[in-house]
Amino acid sequence: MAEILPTYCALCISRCGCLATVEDGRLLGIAPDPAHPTGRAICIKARTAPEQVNHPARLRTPLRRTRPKGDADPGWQPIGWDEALALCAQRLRAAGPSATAFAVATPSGTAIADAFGWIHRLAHLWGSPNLVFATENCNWHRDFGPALTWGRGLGMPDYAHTACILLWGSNPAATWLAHAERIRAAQQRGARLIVVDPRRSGLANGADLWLPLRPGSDGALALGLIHLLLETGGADLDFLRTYSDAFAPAPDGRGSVLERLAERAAQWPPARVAAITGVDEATLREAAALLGATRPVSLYTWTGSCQQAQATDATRAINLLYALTGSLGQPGGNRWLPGPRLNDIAAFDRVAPETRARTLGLAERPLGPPARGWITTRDLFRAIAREEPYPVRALFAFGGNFMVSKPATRDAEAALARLDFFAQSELFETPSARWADLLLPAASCWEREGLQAGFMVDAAADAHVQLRPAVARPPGEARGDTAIVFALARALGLDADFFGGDEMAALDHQLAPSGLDTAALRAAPRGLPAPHLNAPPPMPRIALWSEALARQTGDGLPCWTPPETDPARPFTLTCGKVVAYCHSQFRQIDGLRRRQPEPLAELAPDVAAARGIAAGDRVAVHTAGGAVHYRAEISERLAAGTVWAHYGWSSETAPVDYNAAMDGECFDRVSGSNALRGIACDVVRLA
Ligand SMILES: Nc1nc2c(c(=O)[nH]1)N[C@H]1C(S)=C(S)[C@@H](COP(=O)(O)OP(=O)(O)OC[C@H]3O[C@@H](n4cnc5c(=O)[nH]c(N)nc54)[C@H](O)[C@@H]3O)O[C@H]1N2
Ligand SMILES: Nc1nc2c(c(=O)[nH]1)N[C@H]1C(S)=C(S)[C@@H](COP(=O)(O)OP(=O)(O)OC[C@H]3O[C@@H](n4cnc5c(=O)[nH]c(N)nc54)[C@H](O)[C@@H]3O)O[C@H]1N2
Ligand code: SF4
Ligand SMILES: [Mo]
Repeated sequence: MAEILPTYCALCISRCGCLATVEDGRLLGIAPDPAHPTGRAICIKARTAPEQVNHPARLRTPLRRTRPKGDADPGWQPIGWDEALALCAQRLRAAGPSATAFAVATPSGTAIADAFGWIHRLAHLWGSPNLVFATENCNWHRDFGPALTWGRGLGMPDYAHTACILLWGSNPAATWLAHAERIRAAQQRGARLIVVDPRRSGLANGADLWLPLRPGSDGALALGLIHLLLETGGADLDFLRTYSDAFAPAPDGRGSVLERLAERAAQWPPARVAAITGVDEATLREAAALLGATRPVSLYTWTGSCQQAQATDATRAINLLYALTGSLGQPGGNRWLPGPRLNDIAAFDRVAPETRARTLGLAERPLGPPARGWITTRDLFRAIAREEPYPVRALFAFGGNFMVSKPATRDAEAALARLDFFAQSELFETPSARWADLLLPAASCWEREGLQAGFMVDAAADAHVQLRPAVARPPGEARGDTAIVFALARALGLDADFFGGDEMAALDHQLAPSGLDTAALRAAPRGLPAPHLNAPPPMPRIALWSEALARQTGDGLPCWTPPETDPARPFTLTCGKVVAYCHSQFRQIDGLRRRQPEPLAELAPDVAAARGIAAGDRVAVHTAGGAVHYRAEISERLAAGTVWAHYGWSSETAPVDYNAAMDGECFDRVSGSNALRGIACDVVRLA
């Protein structure tokens, strides 16, 4: 008899509520659960869940390497869990905590969110200063970057009451279904939508205004819009007087902060902005008029404006533009949802200051991710290969495929070959996993329990707590990552801090302040609203002038420097996500591969015409860092001069990896975010 089990899809940030059809422990299918706060729709990734669960290439048992690193065949030898865990403990002890780094997959594009806090707790209590994470290219500029301006993250648009939505470098129709659904509902209610994106797709098709900017020029565009808003009287001066430093004297003593901002922005008159961004003057003025007259405004930005060499300045400029609308923290503007009250489990506060002082990159980027122990592969590989600034000898990774998801860095292979010990929990053997000494089979999100406290997209969704049941049996001996963390903690002598190995006791501790526990959640598989939420945060003070940035960079206001032009690479390359895949994942899932069989580069018509390329041609996209091969598509929906290409592909026989052509030394000086968008390129037709 088939059973229908309420659950949610944990494969990406959307965490869509869904219904699993299960028979005899076998997962037969996934369907939307409209009764769930994020259950209106599911995407094709969730629909292929049975194929993910049953895939023959899934790891089924711990595997130990028997051949030298760098050999095509690692000579994997199956071993038991006890032996694997004992080996981990022995090798991590040999390296010592400060020479051990941890790594974690992105919680926004994998299900590792289940274990994210516990992985941090393990790293912190073991005493490691370093955790590799995608944050600098992912959520940093959304969750932490805005703190430079208003002390906390971007918050969530109050879509139920907003009059105008500014969607800047984010494409939720492909990347966050539940979010796209809230925006569509706001539009149906009459809210206006402005989209800033070099590519017109998803919600941009139904937007009131599309600003097709040249990739990487976001800082110039935002400064230009600040100028227009100030010049046309569209800024909310009363709001700024109450909540910001606008009318305070500028710290360097020349006029008020607002006067200095106006002076800075005046360097960006519409004609100059149009020339640099490719957005024509009329559209710029129309955008400023909409932002000036249609209040309250809400803002969402994500990776489009962040994966750039000047990401911090772009983020600051966009945030200041938003502050001028007077909508921050107001009904219909961006607000900070309180979320369920929980006990902290990640234990950031238990990292000793001398441990944190050793975090790689902290000295160079004290305002960036290293302040929380999050490091880049570039810094990790330097530490392993060249012992700069000190040697790292062991790496323990929970998923993550940094060899494909991060840009090329010169020390990568030397570092991975040199590590004394590299262990990784994974679903599949990936180009990163191939360098491991030990591979641990992870149960997928469909095969393990997981807790989601808050579903983000509005107040009701964010108060919702759900304990996801396992809806399929894990393959072989695969285990959930949380179980692996707890077992490793025991092997490292940290059992007392891990609830004696009792995962349910641990979850009950985490949940206790919310008024919920695992028993209540198991009895209500669709989830429950948390009885106790955090206190709503007070309205923050807005710093148009950032003292922290002034101290680090010498400039308290955002600036933007046009990149040097290169006649050999006249076009601009950028990238983005497609519905079928998350980053480097799912290429082995036939149901998804059929939808997106090969890497594509979309060319703006002027690019194709200039290089004599027709739709369907094989092309090479050349950057200063290398060449990537694609099938060409020609798209009217791209900003002129733009190439929009897929990433996350890898192959041993063909150059298909976008990030292999990126320069890992080119990154934002404050956050470390890599320049992956707005890259000078040329395109040639392959025979
Ligand atoms: N050019 C370019 N590069 C990008 C981006 C871009 O837009 N353009 N986007 C960036 C962004 S936003 C991010 S977040 C990063 C992502 O970078 P990564 O976090 O490295 O993401 P993936 O490449 O998807 O690799 C995730 C790996 O984790 C494994 N995995 C999935 N679920 C689980 C699980 O539950 N447990 C375990 N143990 N393993 C699991 C998968 O099998 C996969 O191999 O990529 C970045 N790279
Ligand atoms: N299907 C799917 N969903 C995902 C993921 C996935 O890999 N696949 N990953 C998850 C993760 S980890 C993340 S971080 C989120 C990211 O979610 P998003 O930020 O929405 O993802 P992207 O598609 O990478 O980028 C957003 C938009 O930026 C545009 N863009 C490209 N270059 C520029 C530029 O220079 N300026 C501006 N303004 N826009 C530009 C792209 O055309 C794209 O429409 O998605 C999450 N959801
Ligand atoms: S958008 Fe797709 S992959 Fe993401 S949670 Fe929803 S169904 Fe799962
Ligand atoms: Mo991400």
